[in-house]
Amino acid sequence: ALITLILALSLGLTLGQTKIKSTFFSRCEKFKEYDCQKLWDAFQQAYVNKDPCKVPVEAYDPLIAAAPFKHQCNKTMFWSKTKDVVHGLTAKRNDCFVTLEDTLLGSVLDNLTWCGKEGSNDTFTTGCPGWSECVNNPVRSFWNRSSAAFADVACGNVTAMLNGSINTPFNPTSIFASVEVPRFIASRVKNLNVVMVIQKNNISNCTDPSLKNLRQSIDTGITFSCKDVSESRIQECGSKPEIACGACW
Ligand code: C8R
Repeated sequence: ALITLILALSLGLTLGQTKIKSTFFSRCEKFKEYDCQKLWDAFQQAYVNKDPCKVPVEAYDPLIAAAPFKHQCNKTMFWSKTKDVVHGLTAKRNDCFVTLEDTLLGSVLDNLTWCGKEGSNDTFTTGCPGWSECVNNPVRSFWNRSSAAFADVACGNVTAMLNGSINTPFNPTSIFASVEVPRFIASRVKNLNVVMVIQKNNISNCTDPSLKNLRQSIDTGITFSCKDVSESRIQECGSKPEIACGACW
């Protein structure tokens, strides 16, 4: 019985590891100009053989350096609690908007969970710390690090989609508020255009007090705007390529 258990556990581990590695490679290979093996090695060194609660954001510096983000002036799209709406749009309108998930690193690691363990060179996909279990966990540190790098290259007209169906659309604890917004500097970012996604049962909009905090926290010199836009209007922009990017809402 013990042998069976050991076999089952090691098979489970091998499968989990094979699966994340193959997902990483198959997603990576869609981006032709990168060496996926080199990126996988840079990715692994961030967390392998480490306590999964002791992976700081800097652990991903070599990975970011190996796949730097390109400037996408006037197309950068940020979001907070609107992931599905945003990606529903960018999947069809990458001529207008680019999110972190449309870049190599963001797309390769989207919706994945991973961690290492002290004394092992393996990648685990189960039993990893949850988002809030400890701050320095491998997944959270990755999104913090890559979001910072993505915000660093934003320029020109920048858009952010926030959620009008929650109490605090601009939440200080979000990555958008705590990592990205503080990195917008007026010499690069000209306008921050917030699109407030309005669904049938919305409870907030551009008049929400949290938006005043956003307006006040951005660098002076960056022009701020906020527009309430229905979810259906955003979907329409996605389904009609003839709508000009600037006329989506
Ligand atoms: N960003 C952050 N988190 C991301 C992400 C991303 O691009 N992509 C994924 N899959 N995730 P939220 P937020 C996962 O609370 O905190 C960038 C992470 O596992 O709705 O404000 C992006 O550029 C994490 O648990 O939003 C965007 O502008 C949640 O999604 C902000 O940061 C975070 O989703 C969004 O971060």
